[in-house]
Amino acid sequence: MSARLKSAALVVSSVLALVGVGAITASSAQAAAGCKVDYTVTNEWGGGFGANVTVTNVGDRLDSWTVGWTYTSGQQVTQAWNATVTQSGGTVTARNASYNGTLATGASTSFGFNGSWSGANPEPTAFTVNGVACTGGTTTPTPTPTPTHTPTPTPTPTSTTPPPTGTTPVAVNGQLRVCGVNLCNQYGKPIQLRGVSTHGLQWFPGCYNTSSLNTLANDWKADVLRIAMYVNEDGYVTNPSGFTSQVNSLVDAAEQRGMYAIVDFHTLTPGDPNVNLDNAKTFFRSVAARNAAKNNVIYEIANEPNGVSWQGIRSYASQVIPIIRAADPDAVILVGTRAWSSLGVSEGSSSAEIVANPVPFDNIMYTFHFYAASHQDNYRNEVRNAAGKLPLFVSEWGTTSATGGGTVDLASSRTWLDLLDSLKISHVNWTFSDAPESSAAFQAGTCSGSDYGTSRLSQSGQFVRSRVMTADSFPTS
Ligand code: IDC
Repeated sequence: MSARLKSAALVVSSVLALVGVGAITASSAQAAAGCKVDYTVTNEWGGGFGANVTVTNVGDRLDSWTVGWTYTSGQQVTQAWNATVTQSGGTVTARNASYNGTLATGASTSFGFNGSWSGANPEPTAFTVNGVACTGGTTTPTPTPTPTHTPTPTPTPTSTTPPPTGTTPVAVNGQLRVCGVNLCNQYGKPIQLRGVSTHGLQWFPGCYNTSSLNTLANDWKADVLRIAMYVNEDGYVTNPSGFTSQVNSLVDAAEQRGMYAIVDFHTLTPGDPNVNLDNAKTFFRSVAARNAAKNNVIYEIANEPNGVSWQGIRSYASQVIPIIRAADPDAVILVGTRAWSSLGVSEGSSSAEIVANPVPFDNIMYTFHFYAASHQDNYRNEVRNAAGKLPLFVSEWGTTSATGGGTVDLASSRTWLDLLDSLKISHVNWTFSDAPESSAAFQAGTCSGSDYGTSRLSQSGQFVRSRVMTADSFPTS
């Protein structure tokens, strides 16, 4: 069974009998408590599982929340995001993070976690929020005869149901492969994927939740989500198993929505990926084995090599690619190029050194990155030149300067995307986040709420969405 069907089948809503009034933090004697909790197992694998929990407040405004439930089959939460989760025996307590404690009437928020299980993994069906049993409706304090507010109808629960099978990018295109210089679908036809990158998972975990990812798939109609797992910069090296789990959960979240997922081993500093060769082998051995059966995964083995020769990058690639292929033989693999994936241009070289000495594996593509305000005609000329000789994939681009900030250069961004569209080169924008920098698609603070709609977009986000959401051309014959 595919995980997308599985997840839909495992959505459970806790709508229980009314259970009186608990110790909710009431701002007045008339405060009404009410909550609804949707607990979704998003994936299960041998001994482990991922889950998402969406809390909807149907009572009066909350300034903080604690969600409780009980496991009766020995499940154990191992790693959580967007909430602090503790467990004692079977009793689980999830407290809001610093940025998502406020829940207005009718508002929802989500958090996620990975856990371990053995034997059985039944979904809990009874939840409390701030000590009050969740009924899906509002409980008002007795003996207050008339509530001073108009009860808000229960909002439609956030849906994780994917679009119908057959219409999503992954459903149509299936397992991708490189044919000539193009990325081709299961019918052997060249396609272009357009999508976005996460920001660093270590800094913006709150931006990737049910609501934001539904918006990305259903409103932006993105084909691909790049999962940027920094290696240094407080990333992977600080918690290998935790970051690996976080990446796997996002692979699943993309799969459930019919999007491709790029697993980005986001090396940046130091620039020589060989420094992290052992980490790369460990990481990719694990993710490739775990995700081998999926057809939505693309591996990116080094984000932006810099200060290292093409020979050095080629040597690294030649050692990491066989590790991935041993576990997941048919996946497309992206190889970073010299000088921050500029095909060498930013260090005075060019794609000629790659053409002369390519990585000796098939089904690979070379990455090119650009930031529209910094990289202009000479970079575009190099892409035009290389596109006929090498399979290229733009796995990161920004509308701004290479710092990720500064002016949003829409004119250069348009010229770039028109070029890439004409060449059917896939592109992925930095970033789908609310980072306080102009390359981020959302205004700062967006990820503390649950609204990822167009009123929350930045100038860059408006432009990027408009270019990602246009109709795809995915030939099937
Ligand atoms: C930047 C982030 C910024 C963060 C910095 C850390 O936008 O918030 O402080 O990394 O070093 C890249 C890199 C990407 C950079 C981005 C913008 O792949 O990690 O993100 N950029 O500078 N290459 C060119 C630009």
